[in-house]
Amino acid sequence: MSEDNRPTDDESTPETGRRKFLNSTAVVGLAGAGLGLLSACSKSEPTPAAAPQAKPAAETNAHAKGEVKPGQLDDYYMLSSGGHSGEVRIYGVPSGRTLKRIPVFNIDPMSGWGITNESKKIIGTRPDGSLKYRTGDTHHVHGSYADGTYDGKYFWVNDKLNNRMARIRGDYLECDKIIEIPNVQGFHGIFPDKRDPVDASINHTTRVFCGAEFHVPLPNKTSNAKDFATYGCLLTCVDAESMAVRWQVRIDGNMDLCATSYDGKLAALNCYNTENGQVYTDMMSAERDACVFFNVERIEAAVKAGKTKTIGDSKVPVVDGTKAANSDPKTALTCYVPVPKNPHGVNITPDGKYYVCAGKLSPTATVIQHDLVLKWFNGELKEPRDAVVAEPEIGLGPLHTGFDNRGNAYTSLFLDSQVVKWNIEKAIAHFKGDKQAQVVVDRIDVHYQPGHGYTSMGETKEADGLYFNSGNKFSKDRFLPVGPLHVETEQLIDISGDKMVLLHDHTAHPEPHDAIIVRRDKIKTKQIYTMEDSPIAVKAFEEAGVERKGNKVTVRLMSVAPAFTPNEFTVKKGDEVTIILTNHDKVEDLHHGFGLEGQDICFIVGPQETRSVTFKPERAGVFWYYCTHFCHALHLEMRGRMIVEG
Ligand code: CUK
Ligand code: CUA
Ligand code: CA
Repeated sequence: MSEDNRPTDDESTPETGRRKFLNSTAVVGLAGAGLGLLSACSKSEPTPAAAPQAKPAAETNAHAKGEVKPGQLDDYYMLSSGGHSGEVRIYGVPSGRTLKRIPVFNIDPMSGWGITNESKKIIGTRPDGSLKYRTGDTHHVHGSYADGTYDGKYFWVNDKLNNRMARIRGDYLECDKIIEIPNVQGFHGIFPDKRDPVDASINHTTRVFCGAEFHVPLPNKTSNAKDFATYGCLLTCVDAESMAVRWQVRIDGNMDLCATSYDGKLAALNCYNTENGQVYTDMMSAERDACVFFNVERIEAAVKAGKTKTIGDSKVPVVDGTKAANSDPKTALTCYVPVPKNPHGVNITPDGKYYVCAGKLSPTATVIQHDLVLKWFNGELKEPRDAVVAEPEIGLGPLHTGFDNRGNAYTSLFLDSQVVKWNIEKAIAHFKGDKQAQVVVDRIDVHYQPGHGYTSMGETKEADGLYFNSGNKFSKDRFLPVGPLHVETEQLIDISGDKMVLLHDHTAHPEPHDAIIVRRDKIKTKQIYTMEDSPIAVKAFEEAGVERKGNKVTVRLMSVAPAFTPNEFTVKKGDEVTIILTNHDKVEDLHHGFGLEGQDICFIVGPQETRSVTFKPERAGVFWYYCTHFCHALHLEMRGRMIVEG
């Protein structure tokens, strides 16, 4: 064990670590079972922010073949969306072990997400206190950047279902903010910017861009329902810190996925519905769609100059990014680069030079050169299409592309059930006329129908070219059947050599879309909460107890293993009861749970954390509350009674 109590790879054996851990719990256990509850738990000081021993995977590369032995730690965190489960998951790479499920747009009785007052406030409530939303559909998780790589501060995830964006703070890996995006539906792609286009001193994320797939009437009124001319899509820019919506851009067509440039100047979104169609046959009628580039600096200037409108009740300033209004490159806010019909993902290479837009319906990938798009905005390039420098044929159903640090792209082929490795410079040479150039380097079968694929650190300038994870949509025969609904397959591929090598399969609960693979030293988590962070913390025994104001009752509880204080309280049927629970234990990982019989209340409190719930008991009688989270040899005995008078 290291000083901060975390195992490290350098530790002798898992056995030694285990004995030490058991010893420290036993000490707390004995002391806790005695009388001096508070003094016992304050013996062990809270551990400070504990970074896993920061050794970049590329240096140690202990797990190059995907094997993580018992007691060893993974090299990367993989933060993955959970689709219509509404959550974000964290897996270890290369092991594929599930490390955490972060509730975001869903309800989670384990942690109490959607049950505690604190989480309800983040999710949003109706006037009667009930949750405004209980569902969500997450697709894309991306992290905040500094100097072109992850800084571990924030992660964002979209909700396609209720058009919200959530932020996860990197220190606790918990959701801390959720906002609604006005005027859009089908909110899909997101990407944070990597630096400021104007202020060179800002070399970190300050904005997040959000695309929207579905055309809606603007404003969204029933009277507009049949008037397709009123329908439209918007790109939205959200402030990374305040999470306020800064501005929106009205566009032609729709917005699917998003990539941002390393110089902060451009956001790119692929558009599969330039036809503005309402049904899929219309959406596929045009031979070409577009990859749309947004000139962030010019948009910010237009917003500042007040060249904006508002839509309906929304106060968000909206600028005009339609083609007709942006025909002069020198003032244009947007640039529509034609690409083959109905493209999907867009990704930028780690050197910042090229965007790759996958063909989906076309067996191609389109390579667009970043500085040529900038040239178009300066009036130095004739046609937007001239920014396309390659369009190799790579296979059927290309969806998403990851990159290594050696100039290769790895694109998922949904229809071929393959991942294809291809070389970008060779593709450019081929496009220029060198028919000898070997564009495709390798292909590997995956199982089956891959959606997103992404490489280790591949969305940063620190792409290390070690791993590619294929997120497959169908698992068919790869796992024991568990009924009609199959588990999903995630397949880890070693991309460090010329040939791709399949390392292993791991399962994922339906249904992940995109993920990022973040080197472990980039994320520095705290292990203990800070009691002072909660304004309602029950800080001492004297503060514990029941306070009544009319029919509003506040019950202040403390937990110290293996007891709640008080272990009995009385309220009346119909009271509005608020329970505040502060966990005074300071030992890492020593969570307590609070389950209250028959009241639909369940949540946990971490070391030094405070959470609260509000409810109205509807029946008189005696109701036990008990610890739901195994904490101590006397965990089962950790309980108390709520007496409800009729
Ligand atoms: S989308 Cu799911 S495979 Cu929502 Cu990123 Cu492409
Ligand atoms: Cu406290 Cu289990
Ligand atoms: Ca189309």
